[in-house]
Amino acid sequence: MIELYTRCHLKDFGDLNFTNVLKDDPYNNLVVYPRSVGLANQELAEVVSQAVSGGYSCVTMGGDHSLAIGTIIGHARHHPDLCVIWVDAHADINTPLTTVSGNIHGQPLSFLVRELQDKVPQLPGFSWIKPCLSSPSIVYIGLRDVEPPEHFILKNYDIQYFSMRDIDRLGIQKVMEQTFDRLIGKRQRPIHLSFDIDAFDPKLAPATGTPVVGGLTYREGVYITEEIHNTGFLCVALAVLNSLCRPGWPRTQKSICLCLPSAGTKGVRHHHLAQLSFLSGLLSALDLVEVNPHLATSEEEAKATASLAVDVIASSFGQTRGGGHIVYDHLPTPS
Ligand code: B3U
Ligand code: MN
Ligand code: MN
Repeated sequence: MIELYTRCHLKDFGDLNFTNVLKDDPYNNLVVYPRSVGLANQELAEVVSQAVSGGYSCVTMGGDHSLAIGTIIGHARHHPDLCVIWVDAHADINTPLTTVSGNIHGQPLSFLVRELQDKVPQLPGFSWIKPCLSSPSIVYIGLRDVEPPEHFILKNYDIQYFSMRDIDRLGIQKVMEQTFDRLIGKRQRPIHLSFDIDAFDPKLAPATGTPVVGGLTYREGVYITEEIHNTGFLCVALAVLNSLCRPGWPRTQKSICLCLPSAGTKGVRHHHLAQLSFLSGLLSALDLVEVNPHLATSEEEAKATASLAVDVIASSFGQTRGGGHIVYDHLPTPS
């Protein structure tokens, strides 16, 4: 379906299998599965970095949002100037010292943001991690469940965010304009989109671990990805016209690697890597996370959540509601 609607060629990389570290005691009696999550992300970073350095873009499907540690580090190895658009009900920026749940999926950004590192202890299994993001390079969209220490971080570390209240106030179009002004207004940079399906309203995406009422509508969610896709056109057009692009960026040939989760597992597991070649611009990597069909209470719920995830990916790579993504160049004439 994604191939059909985006004219992308999808190549399957096969499954990624991770080993759960057997004796994996919580850090501080609280933060769970640090070694398993650390090792899985180390392996994931390697694969993502290979895909991206081959001139490709990378889609990772999960699974627990802690996978963004690996995807962003892997992506940044080849594109150190990347920026991040984090679409989520949650800020996922607790540190191991502020977390209440102990879940690493509530903390991934804390390991990545350089400015925060004097506040972040090293977890077992995390020694390979090098923070690769500056705080002004992140924009959040869709927040509505932010804990006090996370709010402190957003306010004091110059991180831009658009909560659901901001979307109500400004409208999604202004939100996207301001997002791009902030991230790519002065210079074009590769975009890493980390899209948590729980950003959507739970009525639309029920099959997820931590649903929060009052989320994005279908139209708001798809508008976000359509706009991110559209950033590419100017970039690619300029590159073709002027041959101004630096080697490797922007590119016309990219690939997508897809990882599907084994839902309901502790820590991180991803299956199924795939590669995709296509024409696009600034979107250089996409995580589509927290889709968990095992948490659906009916088959309809599982299908609705999965098909929403497909629409998010397809519209990120060119499927449009206005049509025109499929070539149709003549009308049948009556004989
Ligand atoms: N902020 C809470 C809740 C949460 C974050 N991300 C998810 N849930 N999915 C935490 O666990 O840190
Ligand atoms: Mn998340
Ligand atoms: Mn979330």
